[in-house]
Amino acid sequence: MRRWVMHVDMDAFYASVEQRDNPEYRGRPVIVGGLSSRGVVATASYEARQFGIHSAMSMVKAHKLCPEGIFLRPRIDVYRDISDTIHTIMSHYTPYIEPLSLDEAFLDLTGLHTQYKGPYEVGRAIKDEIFEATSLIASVGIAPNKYLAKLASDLRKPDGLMIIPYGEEARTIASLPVKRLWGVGKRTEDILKEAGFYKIGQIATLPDERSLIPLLGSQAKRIYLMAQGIDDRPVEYDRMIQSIGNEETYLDDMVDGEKIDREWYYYAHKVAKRLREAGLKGQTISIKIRFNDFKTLTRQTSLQIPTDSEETLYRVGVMLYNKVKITKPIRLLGLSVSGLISADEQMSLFEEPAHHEGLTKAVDLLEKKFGEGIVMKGALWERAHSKYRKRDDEDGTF
Ligand code: DCP
Ligand code: MG
Repeated sequence: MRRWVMHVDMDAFYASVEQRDNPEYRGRPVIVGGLSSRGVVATASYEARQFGIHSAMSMVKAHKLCPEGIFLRPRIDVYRDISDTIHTIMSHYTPYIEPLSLDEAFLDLTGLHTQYKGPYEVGRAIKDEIFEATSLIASVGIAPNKYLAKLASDLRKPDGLMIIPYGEEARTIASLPVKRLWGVGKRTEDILKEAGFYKIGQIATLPDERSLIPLLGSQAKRIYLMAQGIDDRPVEYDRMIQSIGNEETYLDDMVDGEKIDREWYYYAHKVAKRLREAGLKGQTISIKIRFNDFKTLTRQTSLQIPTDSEETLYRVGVMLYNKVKITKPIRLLGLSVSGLISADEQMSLFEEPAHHEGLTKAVDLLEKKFGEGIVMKGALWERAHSKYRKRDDEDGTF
């Protein structure tokens, strides 16, 4: 299976947030950074960049270049909240995320795009969803590896969405200056130029890395491969957040009965859909119950075969629930799945009867097209129209 890596990077992040929250700053040069005489620029809006202002420049210099600029102190808490929102959006697509900073992350899309027309469509969907949720623009690069994905997100900035397809790696980067190679700083750039290497393609077409060794030492091989668009570094996702789940706190506490049964069906539907969107199946199913006195308990069980089926999640969720003695009204319910593996990996390891698969796929597609809730099976429809709505502020995932 072909590896696809995506790099997401917000455009002029801090400055864009300030322009979003203060419409009078839109279209104007905004510089965010330390406001003292020794302060430096954290970032500048694209309008301010036209004056030559960039990150890490002294504020004094930025003032000189653009006296009419709007100079602002960063509001890190606000940026952090937005960063969390973006991370949550990405995590609905895949758990394989390596965050690099507040506004930047790598995602491993391998296998995921089977749900979409291709990896480009996954990028489009994530970019659109980020804009819908935050009114901010992300640039997205998709490529066979991390180096090219990051490069691709940068090459079309701002508002970029670029894919470097398989087979196009070396050709895409051949005419770029050598400083565009990952890890080539000013000093290495000078060394390469002095030896006559200006463009990446000049390095890529060498017969091997031997002539680079006197110039680059132990880095020669890595840079030679990079020049051909080769980079094997894995996306280093957090192995701890390997679960997908949903939970809700209810407006009115619930007592045992039919409504609770419907809730399990609802969670099973939600979680199964997220699993399928991420191209994952999970082996361990957990439920969480919080009573109105805040006593909380969890129950879990492992299946023999990993699943992404809502029917299975529903049946196991109810089975776990039925083993709990319910003595008090319920404040919160949740269901999650861990022990995740990619659905393709699962196919080669186990064989699962494909009950309902056609139906759930059709529902996913319709919901993608017309929005969640357009297609509901009986139990879900009733839930959506019942008075048991969640308390929005406490909605979350676990
Ligand atoms: N940042 C900072 N100091 C730096 C570089 C960046 O405080 N030397 C902060 C401000 C940026 C944010 O991190 O808004 C993200 O950094 P990026 O390098 O992604 O830069 P931007 O998002 O601002 O611009 P771009 O559109 O080039 O990504
Ligand atoms: Mg950025």
